[in-house]
Amino acid sequence: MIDRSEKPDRGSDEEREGAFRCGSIAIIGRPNVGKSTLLNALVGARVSITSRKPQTTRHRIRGILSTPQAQFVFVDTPGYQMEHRNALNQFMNRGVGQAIGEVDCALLLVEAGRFLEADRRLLKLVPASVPLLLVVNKIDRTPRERLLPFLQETVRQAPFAEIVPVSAERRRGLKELLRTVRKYLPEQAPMFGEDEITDRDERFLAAELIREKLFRLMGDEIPYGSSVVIEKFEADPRLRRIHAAIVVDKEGHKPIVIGAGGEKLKRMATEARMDMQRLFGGKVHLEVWVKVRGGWTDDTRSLKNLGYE
Ligand SMILES: Nc1nc2c(ncn2[C@@H]2O[C@H](COP(=O)(O)OP(=O)(O)OP(=O)(O)O)[C@@H](O)[C@H]2O)c(=O)[nH]1
Ligand SMILES: [Mg+2]
Repeated sequence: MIDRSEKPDRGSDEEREGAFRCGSIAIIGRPNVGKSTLLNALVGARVSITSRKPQTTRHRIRGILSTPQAQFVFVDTPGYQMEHRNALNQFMNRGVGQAIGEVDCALLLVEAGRFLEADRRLLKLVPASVPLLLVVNKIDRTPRERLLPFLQETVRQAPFAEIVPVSAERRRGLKELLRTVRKYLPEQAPMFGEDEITDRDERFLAAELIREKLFRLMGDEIPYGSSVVIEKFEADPRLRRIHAAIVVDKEGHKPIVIGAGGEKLKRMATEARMDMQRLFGGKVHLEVWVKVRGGWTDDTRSLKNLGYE
């Protein structure tokens, strides 16, 4: 870790070590740098969906980590996009701006070995009053001898309060990251219960897990024009019964999502159900349909109906 800037005056570390801290931390970055993977690794559960494709995350999602010394409320955000292609993209970008307005510090996540114009532009979104920490992810992909010069070069790009290299996927550098972030949280009582790991309910998480399968198992076009709506969610102590609709924006996409003999849809539903059972800790009965709603990604009313507001 390289530390360049002055720290906020919060007393000596020894003096304050014992005080409980709690606060929220935005994770921002361009699409696909590993924000959601980092959130999940920090929280220790898959509360935010991930995939190899950019623009997987569409909503702000809080992931909570409670330790004896602190409660960290991380806010995962959609990957910030330079081009506003449609109303959905605009909704996603607004989510980033809103997240930054309400946190105690922000983590700008970049990929090791790459600091692009898109990363630089994100700096402008962060007000000077919010401490900005640079987190360099995917260090597992960069040889040591290239990492150090990259860190030295990148730290000059902005007055970062700190710089921490990590690998979210291999869970490297996470303890150091938490120790560093804790210094920027105010001394206050926890905001959430000790066992809470996210502010999102099971209904939302169920829809997201199905959407994740679209991102992971479909080609390049389908996921961007798809959304998932939970039409029924009944939970009794032993079984959750969930009915979900995958909404696509073109008639021609429906047979692709279903696949020959229904095989694609079946595979996605099975994988989503297994993830739900793991996350919710109980049995799930899941039924999934496919529906067409033309042009929903650029129609404000449809977006609202699909939960993007
Ligand atoms: N090698 C390597 N890959 C990683 C690491 N962290 C994340 N990835 C991969 O990077 C890809 C994107 O990860 P996500 O967590 O979905 O990225 P994101 O920034 O949330 O993406 P959006 O939500 O689309 O903005 C996935 O294929 C991850 O497995 C890492 O530390 N090392
Ligand atoms: Mg994401």
